Amino acid sequence: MKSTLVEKILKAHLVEGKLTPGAEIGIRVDQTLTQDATGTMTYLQLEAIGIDRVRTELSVSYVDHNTLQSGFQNADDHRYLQSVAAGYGVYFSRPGNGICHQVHLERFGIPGKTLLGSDSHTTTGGGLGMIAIGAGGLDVAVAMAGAPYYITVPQLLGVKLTGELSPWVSAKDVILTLLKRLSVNGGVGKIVEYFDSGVESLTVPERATITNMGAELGATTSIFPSDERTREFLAAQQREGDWVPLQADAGAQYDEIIELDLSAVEPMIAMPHSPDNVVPVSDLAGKQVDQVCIGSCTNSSYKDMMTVAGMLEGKTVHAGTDLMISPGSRQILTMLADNGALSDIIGAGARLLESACGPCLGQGAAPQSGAVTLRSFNRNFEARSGTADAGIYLASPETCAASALTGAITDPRTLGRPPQIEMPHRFTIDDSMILPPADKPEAVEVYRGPNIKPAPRREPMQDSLQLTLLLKVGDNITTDHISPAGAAFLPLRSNLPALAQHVFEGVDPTFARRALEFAPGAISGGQNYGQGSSREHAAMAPLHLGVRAVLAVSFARIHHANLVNFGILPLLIAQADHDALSGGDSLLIEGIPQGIGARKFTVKNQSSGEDFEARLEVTDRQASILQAGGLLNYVGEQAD
Ligand code: MIC
Ligand code: SF4
Repeated sequence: MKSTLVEKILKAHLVEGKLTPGAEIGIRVDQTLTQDATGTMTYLQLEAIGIDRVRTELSVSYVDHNTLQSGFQNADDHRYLQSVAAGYGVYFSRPGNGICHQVHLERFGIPGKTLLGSDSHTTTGGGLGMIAIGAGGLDVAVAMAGAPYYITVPQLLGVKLTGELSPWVSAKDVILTLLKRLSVNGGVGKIVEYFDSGVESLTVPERATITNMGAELGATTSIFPSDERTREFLAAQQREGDWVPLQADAGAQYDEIIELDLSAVEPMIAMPHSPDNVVPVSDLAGKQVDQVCIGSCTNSSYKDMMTVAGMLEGKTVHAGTDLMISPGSRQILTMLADNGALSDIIGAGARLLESACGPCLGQGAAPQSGAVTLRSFNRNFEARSGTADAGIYLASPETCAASALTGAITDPRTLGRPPQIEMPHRFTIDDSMILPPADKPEAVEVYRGPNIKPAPRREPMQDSLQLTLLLKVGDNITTDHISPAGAAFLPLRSNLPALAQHVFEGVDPTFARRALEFAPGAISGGQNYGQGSSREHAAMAPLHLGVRAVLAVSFARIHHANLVNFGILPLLIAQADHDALSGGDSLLIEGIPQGIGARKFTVKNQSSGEDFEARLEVTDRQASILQAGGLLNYVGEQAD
């Protein structure tokens, strides 16, 4: 039988179940990655599981998100992460070494392997031919402990790429074009596999830009074949031995195929406040831009940075526009310094930021009130820049640099010839900022600062729940709405009682107070509830406030899994029933254990007198997790 690339890798990693669409399978996880904003909770949970050493082939802990350090909290987390990594057999990438996804691509990713990461953009690894999936921290902890990772076999969306990109058009424009076509819901329940002649013209970092933002399509992951380009990239990283050729068999069947002629792609831009709100750059040309930020795990590769440096050389950033640049890794920053490109960047008046996530999640560089901020990043959710009323636009590094020079949104094709950038035959390799695990793990003392509080555990599942509907929200609610990112909140990621005070703060500042007053409570949402980040805090923090059910028309994949992991009922309801609910309604759900078994409940709205049906779309394993009141309880029961 002819197989797709995804089928081949999944088959090679299958430890439970059958590869039939819709069925649950368990796959072996070869590698894991964590980052500091989700990592502290992940390792606290790993400690709670009670193993001595990770059982994966490779696990890496990165520090890249919370590097602003405006108080002691982040630094405490970093030290905790460093010590726990040493003791548990995990590599530790120190702050300053770069953004997790970029560094993983450079130094650790291997074609054909599976990677599970506590960050939604773990999908970046698909650019190297890995099955790389983002998940909640608890799922990653369980995988580090050696358990399989469970997914529902996704549908396969084949993207047939033909042609070659035109000058000034780049990988970001490809994924923005797909987002325009498919929307932020378009990849839900799917893995996107790229194939055909167009693949060859894209380098690994360009492919990684595309698979990175597959997360914005809602896809489980995205993947490119491992071919000659992959070999070249790995060889330039002095890792040719990690290369294996991998591709779909000719004539392999996909559930759905879409075609994209790369030569027809033009510069695109996503407008506030959703990555699928995409139009051609030319439609917005001339719109004044207050701030431009270039970097992030989407677009901070060597080629991106060299292209930007080439465009800035000998010029000065427009007087009305601030330009911030964060190269993706220490490797890239070192190479820019060594070849002189950094001088072009600094000379043009760009503000150089460290190799970290930075402005992407509102860690500094918040723009002015009401600003237009143009970013080469992947998310433009409301308030994510740290300025509540700023409008975030997303575009390629080329469009960003062009706009920084003119002070207005600019189609880079109007600038003449683009700089010609060659991919290096040899990247500068220096792994001294990656600390290997300790030789004597028993001698490692784990550092715990005062901001580190234990991971929460839910009480066993109740027989019935009398809930107050605390909040009713609309479609596409993001995890940034639920548990905001930003410099004010991120230091609290390992201190749940403090973090919980900010749940839904930007939507309804009274939420936390009311939740505690009326607990137990429920939330009701429209389509695609919980899209965006993998942060399990968006489930844990509401749990801490007494939320025990979320009723929504549909859920985003990772958030749905996180709700189950923390024993919050993710109930699917009809749009009309969502419409009929009002904030403050009293909801009674009885026979919960039976309902979990039957996957359906009757919700009695005691305020309106109307009853309605709610469904549960969970696998047998997830049903058992819910019955136990969450994954930690379930793992505990299994161990007994
Ligand atoms: C994001 O881009 O939203 C984040 C911050 O990287 C998150 C992880 C987090 O919330 O810590 C993600 O993408 O999963
Ligand atoms: Fe970091 Fe932004 Fe990438 Fe998230 S999307 S990992 S915050 S650079």
